[in-house]
Amino acid sequence: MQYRNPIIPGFHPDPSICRVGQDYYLVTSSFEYFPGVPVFRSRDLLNWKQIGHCLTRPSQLPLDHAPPSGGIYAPTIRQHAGRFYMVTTNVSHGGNFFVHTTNPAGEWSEPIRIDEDGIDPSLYFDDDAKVYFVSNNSKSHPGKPGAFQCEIDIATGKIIGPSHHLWTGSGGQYPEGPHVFKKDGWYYLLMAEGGTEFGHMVTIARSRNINGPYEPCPQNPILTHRSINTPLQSTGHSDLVQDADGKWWIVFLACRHVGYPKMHHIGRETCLAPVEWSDDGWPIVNGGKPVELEVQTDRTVPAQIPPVASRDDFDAPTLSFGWNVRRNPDPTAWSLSQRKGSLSLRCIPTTLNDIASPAFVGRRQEHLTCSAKTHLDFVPQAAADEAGLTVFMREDHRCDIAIGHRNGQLVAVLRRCVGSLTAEVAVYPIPVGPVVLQVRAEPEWYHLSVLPDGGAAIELGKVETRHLSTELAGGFTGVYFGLYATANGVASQGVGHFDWFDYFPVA
Ligand code: 6LW
Repeated sequence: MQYRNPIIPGFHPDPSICRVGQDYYLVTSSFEYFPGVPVFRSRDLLNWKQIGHCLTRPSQLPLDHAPPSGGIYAPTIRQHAGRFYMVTTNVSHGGNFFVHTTNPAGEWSEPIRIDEDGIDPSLYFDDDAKVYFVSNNSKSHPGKPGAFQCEIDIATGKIIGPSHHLWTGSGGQYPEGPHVFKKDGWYYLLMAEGGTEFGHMVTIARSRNINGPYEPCPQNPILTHRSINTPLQSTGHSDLVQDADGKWWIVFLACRHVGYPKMHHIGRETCLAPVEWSDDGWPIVNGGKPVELEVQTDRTVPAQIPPVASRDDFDAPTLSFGWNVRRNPDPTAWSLSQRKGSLSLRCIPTTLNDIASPAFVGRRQEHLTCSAKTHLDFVPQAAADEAGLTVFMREDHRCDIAIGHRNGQLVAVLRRCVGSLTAEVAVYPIPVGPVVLQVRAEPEWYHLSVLPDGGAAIELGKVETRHLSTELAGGFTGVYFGLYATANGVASQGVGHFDWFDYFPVA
């Protein structure tokens, strides 16, 4: 049988998974986006539904001035004695912490800090009721790389034992993403190495004793696509789960690159592969073969529901889970009640260039080929007011379709930002009245159009997707389609009313 990767497409990196009865729960990194750490649930490992976020309150997720790709790094989700735990690092504000809940679709606790260094923390609940915290650096061994583990009091987060260096990894750069688990009397330590780019890999070591010494798997790395020409690249940062039938699976991140040299723009995506165990107790990922987009397996797998077009009419009193803002929400920036059935974004002084909280509400581009459309009703009030649709990787790598005034004339502008270069590459006069804004994405190009109400599409221009790629822009996130408004530094009464937003996935 076969299934298709990625199982959670678009910017969903650093997956961590746990199973509770029939249900699987999965979380991914969220960096400077809010709410933080999306939570997904599945019954079958292949069809996932977002059920909420772990971090929904600024008190849990301070992001003031967090730079692009600051904020929340790789999370781990675990369940123990009826309670779910999510442990992660806010690299911009406060370091390592965990939150907990009995209902992962509901609210999670306030953060409980853990006074230990490193990123990519994980929790391990041992059979003897001891709880361990593992990360990739330790205050007690500054600068020494590898996995470090200490016992903590899970009620308070207090460290109650020495920090043990478990393993440096197999020699790759950036040993990170450690997860400890137990199977057949062995403690296993799963790691990521090589960096999250093309040299990424998954390695593993084991010990009879939780504090080590850990012996490396002779077959390391157990998963890597370095230096091979497969559609999925950069495979690494993983977590393991055993299904209800006792079979094992690995979730990991991978990228779909386009062009040459290979570049990727829609982020690091969550993928899945089957795992068998060798007679001498080491995991074999996907039969030892690279993981393709279509995975052939002798396991019985359920049908995957193909992606479907979606419309958000903004009729609900709250934004659906797919939407994010940048950094902590500015309550003056947007409203779902100012005009019923619309998302109203106000022309606040903050712009999309600022390391702040602009009037921006966006969703991930999850397919290399797709399109998005929105209906905007906007009457600029101040000379510099604008509202529109942005294809956004980060502040200085994006393209905007902006509706605004130029010399008293309403215009649609195509603005491109590529690093320190910013240009308005099209300024097209349009009649006063609502417009539809459209982005059509192909693997290597974005086509950006405006449709004056009831009229035909006018293509303002096209933009190379690689100008928004991680390889050019840097960082760890992926492209969003964002609705926005701004008065470009001044105060204004202008408001853009977005009546609906359509997303059409193709592949
Ligand atoms: C994450 C690290 C990584 O913390 O990228 O791919 C970092 N692996 O483990 C940011 O996602």
